[in-house]
Amino acid sequence: MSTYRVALIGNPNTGKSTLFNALTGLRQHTGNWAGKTVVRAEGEYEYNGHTYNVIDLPGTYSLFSNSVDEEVARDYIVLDRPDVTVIVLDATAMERNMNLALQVLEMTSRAVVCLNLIDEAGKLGIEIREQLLAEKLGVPVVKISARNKQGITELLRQIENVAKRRIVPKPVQVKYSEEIERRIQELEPEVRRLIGDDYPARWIALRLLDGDDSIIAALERRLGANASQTKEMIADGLSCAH
Ligand SMILES: Nc1nc2c(ncn2[C@@H]2O[C@H](COP(=O)(O)OP(=O)(O)O)[C@@H](O)[C@H]2O)c(=O)[nH]1
Ligand SMILES: [Mg+2]
Repeated sequence: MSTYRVALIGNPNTGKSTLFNALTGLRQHTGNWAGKTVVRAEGEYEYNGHTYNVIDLPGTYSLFSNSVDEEVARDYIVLDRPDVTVIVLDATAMERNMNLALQVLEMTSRAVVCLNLIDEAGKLGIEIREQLLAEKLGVPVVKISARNKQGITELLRQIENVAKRRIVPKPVQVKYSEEIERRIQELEPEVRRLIGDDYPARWIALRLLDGDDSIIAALERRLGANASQTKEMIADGLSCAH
């Protein structure tokens, strides 16, 4: 029997907490993120003889570490590497929600996209072809109504598929300008060499090119010994960016 870690992420009001409750019922507890005043809701469920530990991440519109909520969510996905990240989208506002989904898919390939509020979408006459969307995004897509507990069985099945690596998603990657792609290509192997394959090298390279050293600070806290090397890496990344 294994324990898998599942993170729920999404914009505020997409029904993450409703889904979290539907999945974990009374098997949950809340605390705070270490050193932060942000509430950490954690719970678990059993499925096919395995335990799934679920974290309800703070709702965010993006993951650029502009706020404590964004930083908590980003660090969990990038540094704690959950087995599965469930991206919860509001099916009535796909366009607005897709921004965060694409950001998450740059950070992890172990993801399932969950289209919630499908009951509301139905009422509005919005029809979503989830199979087509799954092909375009490169990850499983499941339609649910968390409040009506619809689609949960299929969601559990897809979470299991990704957790057990029966499905290894190949998410679509945002393609940047030729110039940026060239710089990513230079930096990415260097990042990988320094911090290994456990972290999303392309995404970290992008953040470096963007001059975002908060991720480096977070990596340093996590890796300790490699701190001086990561410092060098910042220098490389920044000189590369300017
Ligand atoms: N109609 C409908 N409402 C939902 C569904 N899931 C959640 N909601 C409602 O959406 C609102 C926001 O839900 P919440 O779980 O707090 O969202 P969070 O901010 O992402 O945690 C609440 O009023 C929920 O009752 C759903 O599947 N259908
Ligand atoms: Mg919530």
